[in-house]
Amino acid sequence: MLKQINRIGIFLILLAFVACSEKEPEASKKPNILFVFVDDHAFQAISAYESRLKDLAPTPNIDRIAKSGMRFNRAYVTNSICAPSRASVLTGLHSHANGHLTNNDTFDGSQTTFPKLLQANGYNTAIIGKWHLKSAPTGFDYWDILPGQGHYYNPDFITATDTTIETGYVTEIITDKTLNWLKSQQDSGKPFMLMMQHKAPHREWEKGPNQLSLYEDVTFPEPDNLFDDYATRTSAARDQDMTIDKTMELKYDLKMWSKADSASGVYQRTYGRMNPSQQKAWDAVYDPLREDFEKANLSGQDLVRWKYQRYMRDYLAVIRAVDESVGKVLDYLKENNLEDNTLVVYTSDQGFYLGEHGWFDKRFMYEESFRTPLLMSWPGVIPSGTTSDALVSNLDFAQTFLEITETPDPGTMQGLSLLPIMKGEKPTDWRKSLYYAYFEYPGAHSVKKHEGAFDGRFKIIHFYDSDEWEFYDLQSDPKEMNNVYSAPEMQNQVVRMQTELKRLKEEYQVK
Ligand code: SGN
Ligand code: CA
Repeated sequence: MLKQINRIGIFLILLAFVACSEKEPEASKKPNILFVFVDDHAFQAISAYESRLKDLAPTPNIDRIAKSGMRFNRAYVTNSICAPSRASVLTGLHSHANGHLTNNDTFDGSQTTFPKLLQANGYNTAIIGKWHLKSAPTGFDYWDILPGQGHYYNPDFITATDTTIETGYVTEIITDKTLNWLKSQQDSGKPFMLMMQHKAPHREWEKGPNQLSLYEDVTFPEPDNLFDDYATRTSAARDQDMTIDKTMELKYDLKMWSKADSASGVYQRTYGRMNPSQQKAWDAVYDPLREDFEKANLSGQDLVRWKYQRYMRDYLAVIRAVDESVGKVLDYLKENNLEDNTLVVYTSDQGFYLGEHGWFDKRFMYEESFRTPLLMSWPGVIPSGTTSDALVSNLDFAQTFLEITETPDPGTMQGLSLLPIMKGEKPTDWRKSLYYAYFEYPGAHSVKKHEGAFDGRFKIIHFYDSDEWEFYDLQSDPKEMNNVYSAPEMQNQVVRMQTELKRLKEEYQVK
């Protein structure tokens, strides 16, 4: 009798076990999130977007996300600089509210972030690649990050327990680590949220070993404002330090270094990190380029034009490796039947100037840096091949991820869930304008502090330390060449946007 009861007991336990494991697929129906975050990738350099570069430097794998999902035409950032953008993504808060105003700040990891909330809601969370927030990551089950900006060749990585130097090219290493982590998740029975964060295509745009010759025979079209004279702008546009002409360095940015430079810091952290075989492959391409350059003895606008071509060849080749990385990861999702249940996001921490206004770098509230690329796919939820003109922000990711994972919402974030936009809806109460603020001055590239508002057509910018204003109508002036702040016919709009800026500051509690 006792034996029989025992047997029944064991049976019931087994039944409960089977019932539970049958429930498992139910639980794993929660969507996975793959957040592909890159550093300084201009939308002008993604062929899914309209741009002068799209036919010459296509990004077929990144474009796969747009083809199977949605391309956002009006995605913007809160603060166009690396670490503050990352802090806004994690917290869903503007910089003044999460305390991360500039790259010099250290992230307060005790704050509420979406990875922490997803983790508490049963997600496995991981971040691989560039982090740049100084404090150790919190809210991640696994992290394997580049210290600081990271290096392109033979980069250092740090985990919770270890520091290693990996041999190879950073984009490929981050991809391999990503695929390994995804494989480790196969039997976890839990949904995942993985942030694959490339260093590329950040300055100094060092080509990978498989792209060294890429684009060397291509001449890229110049932007028509490469020689902008900032005639109508305030002092900020004139006083910056980010022109191709004056700021971009021949030896460092454009790799016209030689063995004679071996003691210099920039040489040490670029070419100096390569091993002899990597250096040999590099020299085979760059030695003849340097010899030709030295012979040409260029100056003035000819030199700027040459620098622009060199910059584009390097920058776009660095992006090719990112595109291949995306292809590998998308293939993995497909081959492992994860495609349908995974939201894939491709975005950058901000935009970047590819010679527009004569510049490289970012920081300003003008379109090329304020705007960022954003592509998303999630079959069954996001209709394929769609586009959206809604004003969206890097502030919105956190709120979106909470909603789609049914994670309890603390109600403290400042962004909006993108889910209705992703489904192709056009909510009538969607935000009508965006607030922007930049703080890192004095600092690299000398862009003065400013804040502003943008409603999708009109943009007002206030450089408040010198109380200088700029105003643009992007419909008639999409390249922001004519500051019409003082134009009599614009005064109604100027006042309206000043009032809107004030309203936004109240809404977001900017002191
Ligand atoms: C470095 C770069 C700058 C760049 C900042 C911030 N200089 O300081 O050109 O603007 O990073 O970039 S470098 O000599 O180190 O290349 S960010 O993307 O991290 O914000
Ligand atoms: Ca960046």
